[in-house]
Amino acid sequence: LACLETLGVNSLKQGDTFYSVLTGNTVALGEGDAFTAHSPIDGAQLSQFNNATPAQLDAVNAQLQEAFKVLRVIPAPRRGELVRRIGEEARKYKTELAEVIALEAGKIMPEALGEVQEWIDVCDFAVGQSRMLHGLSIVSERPGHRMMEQWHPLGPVAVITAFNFPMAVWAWNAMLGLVCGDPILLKPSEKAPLCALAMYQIAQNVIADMPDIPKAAVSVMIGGRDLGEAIAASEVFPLVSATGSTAMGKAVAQTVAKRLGRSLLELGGNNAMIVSPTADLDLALRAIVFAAAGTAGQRCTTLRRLIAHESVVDGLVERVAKAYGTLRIGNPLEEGKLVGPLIYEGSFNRMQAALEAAKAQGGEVVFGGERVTEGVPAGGFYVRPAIVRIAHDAPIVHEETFAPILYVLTYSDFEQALAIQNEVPQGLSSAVFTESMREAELFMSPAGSDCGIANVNIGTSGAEIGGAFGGEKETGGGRESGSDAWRNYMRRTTNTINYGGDLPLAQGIVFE
Ligand code: UN1
Repeated sequence: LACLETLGVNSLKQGDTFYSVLTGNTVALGEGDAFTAHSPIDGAQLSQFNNATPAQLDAVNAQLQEAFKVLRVIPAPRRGELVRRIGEEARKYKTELAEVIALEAGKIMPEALGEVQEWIDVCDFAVGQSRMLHGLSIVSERPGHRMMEQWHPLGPVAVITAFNFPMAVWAWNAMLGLVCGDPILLKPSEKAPLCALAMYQIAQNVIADMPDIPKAAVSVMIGGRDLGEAIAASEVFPLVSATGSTAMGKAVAQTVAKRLGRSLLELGGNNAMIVSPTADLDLALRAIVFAAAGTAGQRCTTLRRLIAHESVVDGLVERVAKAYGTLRIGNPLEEGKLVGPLIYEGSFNRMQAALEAAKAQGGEVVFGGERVTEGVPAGGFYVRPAIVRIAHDAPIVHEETFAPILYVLTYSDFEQALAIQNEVPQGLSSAVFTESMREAELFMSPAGSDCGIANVNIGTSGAEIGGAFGGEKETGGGRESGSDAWRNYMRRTTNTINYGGDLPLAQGIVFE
């Protein structure tokens, strides 16, 4: 594959087997079971790896700890320079990087390019942040004293990612973590290991020209669940950032909590959009189609529940179904395609099971849901995005199925719509379409959406990197990427300095 050749990924192997342990200083094959990764486009084998084992983690951890000692005292703007150059390198190879995403994750090229753009954008953001890692200066209650806080590098950070945003989610964590002075160990999804190697290679190209930067600052280990568990349990990582299912996140969080480490979680979403009777329905329609069917329904932020007012619901469903009928489904590498494949057969089976459950729970599939086999590469699992009319409290509606199923729910008054929006266990993204200032403000107010993301007149997906990304409840509570998410990757010290000649105690205590 030309993109892997250009990116230098093809040299990261021995025989036909790619390395699973890469720390810049050393590369090694995994010592565990062999596995192959396949393209969702046509099921063809893309790569072959051996799982890295928990035993191999020890050697990597030693390198990460050494790297931390060096990185933490390199001035932050110099670490920003590292990230600036990584961003330049990603710009240079944007197309090739997007091709690797398309091959492994099955994204259409415009979306794959958009994902690389998120990486580039977060580099720019992090470079600026590298000169703004500042704390407060605080007045002291004691004469001749002052107080301040400093933010210091935290330590090696482990980043566990999912297949659906194999580059952007690592970049949010790694680009900020690096300017904060933390070496980053990535454990990618085993469905997208070549993306991890491509990012590693881009970063190592840059580090090769910056001899002061420890190479292990950007490291990768490719392995299975046992490796993830060993990482979560390891004291070496004061922070474990994990993106994926709620079940995975709960397991990671419990293991990390046992040693009182920190976890940064971005887990399931069950994102809803309320469409009010005042809404601009043309805008709403476009937002619904991109958010619900885009990326074949495989974003954490995918629109899964449409909560439409009873006066507009029938017309809206008709228009969404009509738009769905025009979606060009097929090989994501072909120009003009809008919906690529599901990641693998298991996702297809889960989608079919969810549709069966919906029917059993009184739902009606009004459009799509079936496998598409005409005009698409054989061996891939392509589906027509589904629209299901169903009651808001049917149990299946409260589950996240990682596939393009849009549940359409109906409401009569706005308070009820808000209650429906908030009644699921997940709390990632949400949106309202309304021209009513009162509804919009209420939706964003403390009595409104309980999600981490609450949008007005735009869809639930496609967030910009400048905002804090993440959500509440079963979504895990983490915030990544923009705003002040950098603080996750640092530790705060509070310093009290006595420049007087006396030793007054706080709270006026006399101790003599
Ligand atoms: C994810 O699906 O895990 O907001 C991340 C979005 C993208 C990121 C999604 N910027 O849809």
